[in-house]
Formats: sequence, structure tokens, C-alpha cells
Amino acid sequence: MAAHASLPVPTQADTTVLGQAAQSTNSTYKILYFGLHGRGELTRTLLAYSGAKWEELPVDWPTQKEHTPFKCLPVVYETAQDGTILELAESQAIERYLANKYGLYGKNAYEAHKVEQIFSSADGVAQAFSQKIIGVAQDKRVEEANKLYVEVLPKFIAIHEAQLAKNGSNGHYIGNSATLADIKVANLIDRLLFLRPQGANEVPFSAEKTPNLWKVLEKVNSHPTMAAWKKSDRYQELNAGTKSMFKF
Ligand SMILES: N[C@@H](CCC(=O)N[C@@H](CS)C(=O)NCC(=O)O)C(=O)O
Repeated sequence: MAAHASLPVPTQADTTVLGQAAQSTNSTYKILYFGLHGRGELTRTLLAYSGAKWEELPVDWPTQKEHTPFKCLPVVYETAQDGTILELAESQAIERYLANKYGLYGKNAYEAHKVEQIFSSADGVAQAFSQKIIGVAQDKRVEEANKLYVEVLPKFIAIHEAQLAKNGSNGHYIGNSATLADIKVANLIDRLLFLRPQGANEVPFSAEKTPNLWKVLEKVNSHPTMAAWKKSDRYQELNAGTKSMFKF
């Protein structure tokens, strides 16, 4: 059987019908993404953090590509309680959908906007990191990493430490509970710490230097289902796959 044939077949119905199925709170998920963190990281994190039931589909990209909506990954297949299969695509659209569904998107439109502010600010750093560290020749990586640590991160840190202090230094950007904002930033810090080119300066995040951001990181990573995910064999495989893909 061709590998693409093993992809779930999305239910064909209009968005009103699909939207009703999507209200299901005990859906199960299948994620299709490569064996590295990359653009699948936050989606996997959200599934793990929210305690959803999910599994990974085997990737055979050349045969699957044509069967994905945007010809790229990640794609997530959600099976709702009534059996409806919803196809979720485009990494940030998947992340927002899952965050919304699992109560991680703020309690009102303004809180959702605050979540988006932090998300967008962190994503700017994530993109600079991809372009300047992952996307450059290996012999330029240390120089580019040091520039990012000195020119970009201190500004991000000053702003985010202040915003977190304004919310009471409680390890959350908004109110008293986790949102997509906390989780996005925790993933970003994890990634910056994990992918430090050998020979580069220390990444400027620590409990002493950035106490408020560190608290966010620790709160996200110590959440029970998240901690279990980070300890899992699959997570270690993804760590190894990430380092090998980007030659770290
Ligand atoms: N805008 C898309 C971009 C996805 C994307 O570029 N995915 C890459 C992997 S990170 C991919 O599928 N590459 C394989 C290909 O393009 O054939 C998203 O955010 O989901």
C-alpha cells in the first residue's frame, strides 16, 4: 500500500458542519512532520502540554507531499468524538487552533491580542535565529550567534522581563495561567539554548540573568504532561534529528 494511502482521509463537509465537530474536547490527533523539532515543535508541545491523545504518522514525503493541502509540513489530522476527521495545516494556524481549543489563548479578545503580541515578538527572534544561525554557512555560525546574543537578545530580554514583572513575575505573561505566549517563549528559549554553535558565547538566558523569563521556561517545562514528553524517547530522537539536520 502506498504510504500516502495511510494518511487519514479528511471528512468532506462544509465548514459549518466541520466546525461543529471541531468543538469536540476529546479529539485524538495524528501529526505528520519530519523527525526533528523545526516547524513541528510548537504543535507537538501544545499537544503534549494539553494532555491530548496524539501520535506521529510515518513520513514518506515524496509520496505524501501531493496529498497535503499546502505541499508542506506540518499537517495534523484531528479525529473528533463523532469520527469526523479534520485536516489542520500551516504551522501557526495549527498552533492557534490548538491553543484556542485547549484554553491557552486568553479569556477574551484583548487577552488573545496580548498572547499574539508576545507570540509575534518571540517569532521575530525565532526567525532571526533561523536566518542568522541555522541558515548561514557553518564557519560563520559562531560570529552570527554572538551577534544575535549581543544585538538582538538583550533588547528582547529587557522588554520581556519588564512585561513579565508588570504581570507580577508569576511565570506567566497574562493573568495567572499559561497561554500560548508562555509556551511559544519557552520553546524559543529551549531552542536557543539547545542549538548554541560550539565555541559561541553563552546564550544570555539563566535563572540569575533573566529570572522572569526563566520562570516562564520552568513553569512550562515542569507541567506534568510536558515534562513527560521532554523525557520521552521520541523527544530525544527529535533532539538528535534536529542536531543532525542542521549539522550542530
Ligand atoms: N508556511 C508553512 C511552511 C512549512 C514548511 O516550509 N515546511 C517545510 C519543513 S519545515 C517542508 O514541508 N519542507 C518540505 C517541502 O517543502 O517539500 C508552515 O508554517 O507550516
